[in-house]
Amino acid sequence: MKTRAAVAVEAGKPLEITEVDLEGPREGEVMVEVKATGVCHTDAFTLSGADPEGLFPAILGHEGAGVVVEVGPGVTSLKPGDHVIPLYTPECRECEYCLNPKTNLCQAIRSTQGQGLMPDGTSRFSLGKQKLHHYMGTSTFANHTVLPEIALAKIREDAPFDKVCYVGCGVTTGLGAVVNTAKVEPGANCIVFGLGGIGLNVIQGLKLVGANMIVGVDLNPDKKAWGERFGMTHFVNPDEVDGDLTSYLVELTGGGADYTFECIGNVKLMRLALESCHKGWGESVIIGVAPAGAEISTRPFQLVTGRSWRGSAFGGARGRTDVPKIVDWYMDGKIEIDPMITHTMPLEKINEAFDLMHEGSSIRSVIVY
Ligand code: NAD
Ligand code: AHE
Ligand code: ZN
Repeated sequence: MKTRAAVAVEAGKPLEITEVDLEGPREGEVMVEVKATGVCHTDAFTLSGADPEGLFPAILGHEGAGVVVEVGPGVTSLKPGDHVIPLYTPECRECEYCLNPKTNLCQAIRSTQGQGLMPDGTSRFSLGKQKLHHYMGTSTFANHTVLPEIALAKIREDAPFDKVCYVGCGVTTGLGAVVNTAKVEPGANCIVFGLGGIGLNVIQGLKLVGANMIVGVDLNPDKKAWGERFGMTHFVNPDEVDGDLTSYLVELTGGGADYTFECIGNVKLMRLALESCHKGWGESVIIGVAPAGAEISTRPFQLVTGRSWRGSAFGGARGRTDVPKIVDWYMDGKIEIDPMITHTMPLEKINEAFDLMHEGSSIRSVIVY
C-alpha cells in the first residue's frame, strides 16, 4: 500500500514529505495506522548524523500512538481496531533479558532493529526501487508502519492519541528513571540537568515520589517557569553562577544530591551530574544520548568514595506491561501531559518541529496525521 511519510534522505538535511510504499505484515508482525507522534530530541540527534547507528534513507520517529489495521500470521495478542503505542524497547517476555528482573532491555530483535530492519532482515518500506530503513523498530513519522507484535503496548481506547503518544518515549523515560531506575525515596534531594521534554518528566516523577529538593539546571532562562510548573523547588542557570558550578550545587544540596539525572546528552554535564552527588551514597543517572565518539570521564576517586554512575533507557520500563499503566496514570489525573505538548502540527510541517526544538521554544511538538 501507499502511505505518507517524512523521509530522512541524508544526515543534516530536512525531512522530505512524500508517499512511500509499505508492505503488509509478515509472520508475527502488525500494521498500525499512526494517529499521532511526538518529535523527541533523539530523532534530531539521529538526523544530525551524530548517531553511530544512524542509517539513511530512513523513516524516523519513535514516540507514536495509533490503531492496529492488520495482523500477520501467528499474531495472538492484538487484533484490528486495538489502540497501541509502539515500543522501541520491546518486551518479548522470553529472552534472557526479559527473564532477568534487573533489566528492561529485551534483546529479542535488537540486532536487526539496529540495522534498520524487521526481525527477518528485510524492510517493509520503499520509495520507488529504493529500500528505506526502519528506525528504532518503530518509524512513526509514517502514517502507517509495521512492527513486530512484541513491540506494541495495547492501551485503553479512551486515551487521546495526540497526548499519549508522548508515553511512547518522553513521559515513560522521565518518570521511569525516577521510579524504576533510581527508585528515589521520599525526602531525597535531587538535581535534574536539562529541563526539556525528558527533564520535565523527571521533575514530575520526583514530585510524585515526594522528593524534598528538586533542583533544575538549564541554560535557557525560560525553563525556570517550566520546571516550577511541575514541582521544581530551585532553578540554577549555569551562566549566572560565579565560580565552580559543582561546588555551588554541592553546597546548595547540603553536601551533594542523593540523586542526579542528566537529561541533555552532554558528557561535560554527565561529569558534573556525577560530581554533584553526595559522598558515600549519591547516584547519578545518565539519560541523555551523547554523540558518536564522545566519552565520559571522572576521577575514579569519585566512585571509590561512594558515588554511583548508572544509565537508564526508556526509564527502565517494560513496555507492554508498564506503558498501559502510565496511560492509566494520565487518564486518572495522576500525571500531566497536556501542558508539555506545546505545539501540534500536520506531517507537512514536521521540519518546523525540529526548528522549534533547536530554538528551545518547544517542550514537545506532536504531529497529528
Ligand atoms: P530537549 O532538547 O527537549 O531538552 C534538552 C534541554 O537541555 C534543553 O532545555 C536545553 O536548554 C538544555 N541544555 C542544553 N545544553 C545545556 C547545558 N550545557 N547546560 C544546561 N542545560 C542545557 O531534549 P529532550 O527531548 O528532553 O532529550 C534530552 C536527552 O535525552 C537527549 O539527549 C535525548 O536524546 C535523550 N533521551 C534519552 C532517552 C533514554 O531512554 N535514555 C529517551 C529519550 C531521550
Ligand atoms: N544508537 C545510539 C544510542 C541511542 C540510545 O541510547 N537510545 C536510547 C533511547 S533514546 C530514545 O529517545 C535507548 O533506549 N537505547 C537502548 C538501545 O538498546 O538502543 C548509539 O549511541 O549507538
Ligand atoms: Zn525519544
